[in-house]
Amino acid sequence: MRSAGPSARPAPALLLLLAGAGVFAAASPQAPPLFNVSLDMAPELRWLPVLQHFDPDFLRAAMAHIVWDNVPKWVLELIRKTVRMLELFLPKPFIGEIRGMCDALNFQLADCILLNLVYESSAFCTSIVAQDSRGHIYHGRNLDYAFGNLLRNLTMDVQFLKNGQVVFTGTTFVGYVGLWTGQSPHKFTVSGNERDKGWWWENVIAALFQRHSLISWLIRTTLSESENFEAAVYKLAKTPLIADVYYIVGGTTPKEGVVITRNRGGPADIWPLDPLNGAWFLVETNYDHWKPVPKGDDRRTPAIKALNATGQANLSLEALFQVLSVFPVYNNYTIYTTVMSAANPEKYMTRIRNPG
Ligand SMILES: *[C@@H]1O[C@H](CO)[C@@H](O)[C@H](O)[C@H]1NC(C)=O
Ligand SMILES: *[C@@H]1O[C@H](CO)[C@@H](O)[C@H](O)[C@H]1NC(C)=O
Ligand SMILES: *[C@@H]1O[C@H](CO)[C@@H](O)[C@H](O)[C@H]1NC(C)=O
Ligand SMILES: *[C@@H]1O[C@H](CO)[C@@H](O)[C@H](O)[C@H]1NC(C)=O
Ligand SMILES: CC(=O)N[C@H]1CO[C@H](CO)[C@@H](O)[C@@H]1O
Repeated sequence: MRSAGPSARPAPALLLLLAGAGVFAAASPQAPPLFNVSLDMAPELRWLPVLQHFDPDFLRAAMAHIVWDNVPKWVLELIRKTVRMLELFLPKPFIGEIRGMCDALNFQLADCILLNLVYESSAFCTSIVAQDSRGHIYHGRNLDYAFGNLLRNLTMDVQFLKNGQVVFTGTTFVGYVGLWTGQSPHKFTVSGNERDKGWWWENVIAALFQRHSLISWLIRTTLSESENFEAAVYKLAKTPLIADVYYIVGGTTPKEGVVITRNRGGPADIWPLDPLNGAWFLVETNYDHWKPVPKGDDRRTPAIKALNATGQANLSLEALFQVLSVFPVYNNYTIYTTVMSAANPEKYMTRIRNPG
């Protein structure tokens, strides 16, 4: 887990502050809260009912810690200087949603935009897509990240509604309008894992000004717009991004499972399930699948061993959750685990891990 490091832990002063506020008084519940967000409401207004469930002081403390301790000063200043311009050309629903929440909380817009950028940088994850012996597709993911003590408390499942119907579901953090994990019911599921190439902020800022998409915004747009698995894979593979990433996609019928290795400009590699030739699962962590993993961070081999031990015939969402609970696939940085299957959308399940 390259997210580890001294700066990954909340400063003692903040811990005291939060403990004083009673935030850590109780253990986190296992299941995150579930909220509805209506896409029929104006972007500026649609998240406000969700915000009411959270303590503004806690959100302010989280923002201070996550953004100000993480973003290089020059980036902070650049975004603050160019915020009016960014506001004009960042895509519609997203910037409106960020502005609406930001105004409600009395935060600076530049800081809220940065909050939405900062998680793009270091999500260290394991995603698995697999097919059982009867041809059912399952998809699971662990999201590993620093700031667990804050983010566990900000994690939520969200159902996005149009005309009172759930059009897609996702898991995210309060204030963060993109999705790293989501499901379009009866169509497909998507998760994203970071693919690190270094020089992060320089590349991201340049790409942002070329109007490339945020990684998590493309997941949400795809969930919202793509009609089926194939269309989703095409969109996720081709749309220009601000950074490299792995997109893992599951469908509803046999063989619909793929890992897309993305460069900013387009696909570097497309790796499909091939169950007829024994490849009934794909495991993606944070390394190109055709290369060996570094010895210091091998979550791939333990996941493969656990899947082999499970056996294709015994695969289920519960079994996949167990695989995602094997050390070090599951580790101290794991914030949540989601298991899902687009053909059975009601089975979408997220659990907060390492609850305090
Ligand atoms: C969310 O919306 C769905 C569909 O309209 C409804 O059935 C459900 O009760 C709502 N859930 C919450 C938590 O408001
Ligand atoms: C998993 O099983 C496959 C097929 O039997 C085998 O080739 C592979 O070495 C196994 N991998 C691990 C890590 O056990
Ligand atoms: C699958 O489960 C059955 C019992 O339901 C068990 O007999 C079998 O050994 C399991 N297969 C594997 C590969 O573990
Ligand atoms: C995980 O956290 C526990 C409890 O804080 C600690 O004892 C353990 O050493 C940690 N494990 C790793 C691998 O860092
Ligand atoms: C802001 C927020 O949602 N805080 C919650 C963090 O978790 C504790 C324990 O579950 C809750 O009591 C707080 O409301």
